[in-house]
Amino acid sequence: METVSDFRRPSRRAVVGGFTSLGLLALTGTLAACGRQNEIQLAAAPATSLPIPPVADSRVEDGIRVFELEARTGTLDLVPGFPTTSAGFNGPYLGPTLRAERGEHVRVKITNSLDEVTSVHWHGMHLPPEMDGGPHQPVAAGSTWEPEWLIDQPAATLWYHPHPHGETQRHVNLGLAGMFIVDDADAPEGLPSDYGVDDVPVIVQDKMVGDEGDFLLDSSGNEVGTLGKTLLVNGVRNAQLEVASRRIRLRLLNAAPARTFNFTFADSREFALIASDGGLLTAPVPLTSIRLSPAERAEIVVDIEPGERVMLRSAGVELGAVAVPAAFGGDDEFDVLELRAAGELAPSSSVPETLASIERLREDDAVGLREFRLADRKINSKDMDMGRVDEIVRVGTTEVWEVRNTNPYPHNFHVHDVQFQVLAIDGEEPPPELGGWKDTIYLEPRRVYRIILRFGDYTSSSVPYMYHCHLLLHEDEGMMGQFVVLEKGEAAPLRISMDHDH
Ligand SMILES: [Cu+2]
Repeated sequence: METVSDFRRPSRRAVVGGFTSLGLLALTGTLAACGRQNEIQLAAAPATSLPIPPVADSRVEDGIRVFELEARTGTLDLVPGFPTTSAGFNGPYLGPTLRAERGEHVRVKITNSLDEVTSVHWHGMHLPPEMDGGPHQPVAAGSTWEPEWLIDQPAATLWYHPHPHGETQRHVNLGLAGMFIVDDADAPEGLPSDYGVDDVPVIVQDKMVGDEGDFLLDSSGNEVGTLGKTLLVNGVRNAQLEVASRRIRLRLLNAAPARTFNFTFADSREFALIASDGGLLTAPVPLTSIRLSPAERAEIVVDIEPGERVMLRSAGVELGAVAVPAAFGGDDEFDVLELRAAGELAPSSSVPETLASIERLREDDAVGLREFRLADRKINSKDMDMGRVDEIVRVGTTEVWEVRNTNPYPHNFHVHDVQFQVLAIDGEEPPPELGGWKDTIYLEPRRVYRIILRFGDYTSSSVPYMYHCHLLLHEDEGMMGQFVVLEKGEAAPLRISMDHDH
């Protein structure tokens, strides 16, 4: 049996703890003590074929594509004899891939079979605020919610996850998350697009697994939240993927609560970045690594040689001017997904030189500048207040937002409803990997991120959209604000009524 350890940390930081009752378990190697957490280092796992989340069934009713999702609990088998309590959509962990085409109307019938309130947010989706699935659209235990909207954005790898205020980290950590792939007839020919074969969802999460099998959340006071030693890809450890063609497209999603990954191949080979959060870039960007903070996505295409094996890894990550990089996972390394090529590979088209046309939003068109300072668990010195309107935006306008992280540890910034463009970082042009549509951006400490956003289509004076840090501990602890999009001249609400919450 071939085994690969899924976690490496420089030995100076390894802590060898004593076995207690765990000695009875089939655990080997280091049992790294983690204070009160009792996180365990699992024994190396046998190589496991990467599970591919199924494409969700749908039916078309009166011109609307209808999906069904049921949030439910389940168990996983990670620690022998100790089932891990988990949750998922339509299964014990994660959820099916929703897939719809630009121009389609979709409806998702969501049944909450958990014993507590949750919600389902469509991360990266442009849609009315009532359908957004944020904290103002709770789904009570035992009830059903049926949001409906028009898919009107370019092809992209989006995702869905709960967003109940204060509980998002716990719900996502249990496994409530899935991909939502938007297709678009304008996408170019020639990209690998055989789902699960040469176009593969890769949902990456680190987990703290406790000595009784359960997923833990770090309560030790680590500023960024939960950084686990166990890596799951599409819900399994030590994942491998059989490759049968010369090129493969990986849709990378960082669905971790706190960790920023730095994806790279073991042999440092070049790959083509073809898409960021909101869709295809104008042209492929050759890279040897890509940093993704929680909730960010990247689509990459990599060339494969017949018969080879190559490991997609997460290497040590440059977090910027953080105080103690090692404390925030900067030194941690993981094996993520081993690609195992067949002896003979089917030919693949080369990656098109032009992928998409992206209209550049122009600073000259912007009507306003807003500043957002992220510090501790606040944005602009304010804790999240579900009733407060923090920002008022007028529909049809373009705005520039200046966002900065004033802490010496990681934050990121996610805006609902819109995809934005990065104008500048500290006054400099952003790197090419940040040249396309984004909905979430990592914030290195003490740098100024200047982004430009255009707010179209949807208005509501009673239901806001969110902006927040997507490190889920921070979000849950209040690092979130609310904006409403109003018609020109429409009066702003003094408070957001909670009457629509039930
Ligand atoms: Cu944060």
